[in-house]
Amino acid sequence: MSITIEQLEGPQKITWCTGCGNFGILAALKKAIVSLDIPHHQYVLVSGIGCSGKIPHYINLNSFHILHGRPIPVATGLKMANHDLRVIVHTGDGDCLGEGLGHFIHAARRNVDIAVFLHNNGVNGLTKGQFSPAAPRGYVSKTSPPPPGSPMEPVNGIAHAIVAGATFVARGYSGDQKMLTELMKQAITHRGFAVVEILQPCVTWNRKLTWRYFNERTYPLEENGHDATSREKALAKALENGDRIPIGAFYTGEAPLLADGLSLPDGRLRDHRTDLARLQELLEEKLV
Ligand SMILES: Cc1ncc(C[n+]2csc(CCOP(=O)(O)OP(=O)(O)O)c2C)c(N)n1
Ligand code: SF4
Ligand SMILES: [Mg+2]
Repeated sequence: MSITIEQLEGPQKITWCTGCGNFGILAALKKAIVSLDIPHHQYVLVSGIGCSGKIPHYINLNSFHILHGRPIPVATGLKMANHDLRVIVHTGDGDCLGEGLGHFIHAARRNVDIAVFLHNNGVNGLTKGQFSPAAPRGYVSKTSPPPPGSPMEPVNGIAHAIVAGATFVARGYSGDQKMLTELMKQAITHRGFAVVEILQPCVTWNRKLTWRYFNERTYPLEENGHDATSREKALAKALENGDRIPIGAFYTGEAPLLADGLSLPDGRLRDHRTDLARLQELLEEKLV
């Protein structure tokens, strides 16, 4: 039975700033879930620390809100223990591309069957606007004062995901609900590691990456007849560094899952029964 919007109503009062791009991400997530025919109990959300990480408080789904930079390892464990779960990660650009970058790349390489929704606002929003690993070169903040502002190139999450081996890689925009909802649906139902980077204005701290900035620059990838089955073409698009920002599916492909290579002889970890008597014997052997 499909889920209704009312069933997804979250338990807590939303504390995001008025006008924040996170509202559009939450709305699109709800729309995606309502339109998919997946039972409520199969979803699990995992998030790190950040404004983005608060999303599990605002939607009624099984959730983990865990350490900064660490949602992907927790999501990997959940999926490996119970392959029936639909595991969705919500992570900030600081969370995913800073402290969590190693986890992101290895999960892509392993093709863990989870969906990662990367809220990219170019700042550490929750901790009051320090420049993040995704901030553009020259970006001015309290921790990157002028001159020169941020003295380095941003981490390119899309390019990293493609090179590392993610099998669905897309970019959405909080201000384009229709496309974002569709990309989220594709990511949730994709078999393999799916990433949707989501452009998201932080109206309080980021005065560069505004609604107007994104509205004027984003364009759908399909407009130019992009071939999303080619990793080479996807990477070329990801490395585009002009004034226009492509949104849509960069790459979609297939590869063996981590779970395929790590199957337990007697099925899923969830169903695995530990022989406690044997475990005790082993412990005693070691202790003697
Ligand atoms: C292990 C650890 N490192 C650092 C912090 C401090 N911290 C909390 S949130 C955050 C950054 C949040 O930025 P981002 O992930 O982009 O999320 P946003 O608030 O922008 O959505 C940092 C550095 C922490 N809580 N724990
Ligand atoms: S600080 Fe920025 S990212 Fe956080 S809720 Fe406010 S507008 Fe949104
Ligand atoms: Mg951020």
